[in-house]
Amino acid sequence: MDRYNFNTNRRNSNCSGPGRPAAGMTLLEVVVALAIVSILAGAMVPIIVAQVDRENYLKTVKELDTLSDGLDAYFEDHGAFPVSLESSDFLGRYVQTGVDRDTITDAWGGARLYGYVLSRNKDMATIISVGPNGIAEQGKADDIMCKVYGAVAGNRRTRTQLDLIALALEQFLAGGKSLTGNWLGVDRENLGLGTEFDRDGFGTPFKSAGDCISIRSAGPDRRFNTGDDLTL
Ligand SMILES: [Ca+2]
Ligand SMILES: [Ca+2]
Repeated sequence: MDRYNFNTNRRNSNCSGPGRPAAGMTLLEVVVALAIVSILAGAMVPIIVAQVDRENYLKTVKELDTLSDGLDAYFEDHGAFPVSLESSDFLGRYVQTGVDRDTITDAWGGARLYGYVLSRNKDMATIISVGPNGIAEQGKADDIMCKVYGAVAGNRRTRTQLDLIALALEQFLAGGKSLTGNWLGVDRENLGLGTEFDRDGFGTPFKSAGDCISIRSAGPDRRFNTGDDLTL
């Protein structure tokens, strides 16, 4: 068989030593070697892809978590979610914009924003990544999704407000005074509280009862006299 010697400058020498294979490779050996390299290269592709997928997945979960915290904080302050992730009173205030706004863009969707959907009553926000296949599938298939519930932040804020109202009311009543039942008109002012106490954590005005120590929040459903009301 013809020998295929790549090392043409190599002189016969004792370097190979007795009994060792001669320098150079046969054509068959080259073909086999190339086949092995090809197989190994092919095997590396899924490993690299899996590594990229894992990094994107971890990045996405972390960003959705950060956005979730930001949306929760926004709801606590405003009694509602922002209309979009790009809203000027949300992006840059409750979440950092990041380089090229990467905090609100999907790792698998190029420059595409994360999906952002508000429920019909606007009390639940859903943030969605297109996932590894890069296709938006409304939260299904491989999409990665995170839901944020406004009732959590709204109730938290309302409870804090009611605690502070209780302190003010205690002093007010100790002075022998009584409420009029008109919270937005005079009761809140008479208690020495600012306008941030006009409305509860869901944006509904508190209701005070005349000459009775009752302050009521309509709760998450924004309707009074239902099971989710919060009272003092
Ligand atoms: Ca998808
Ligand atoms: Ca209610």
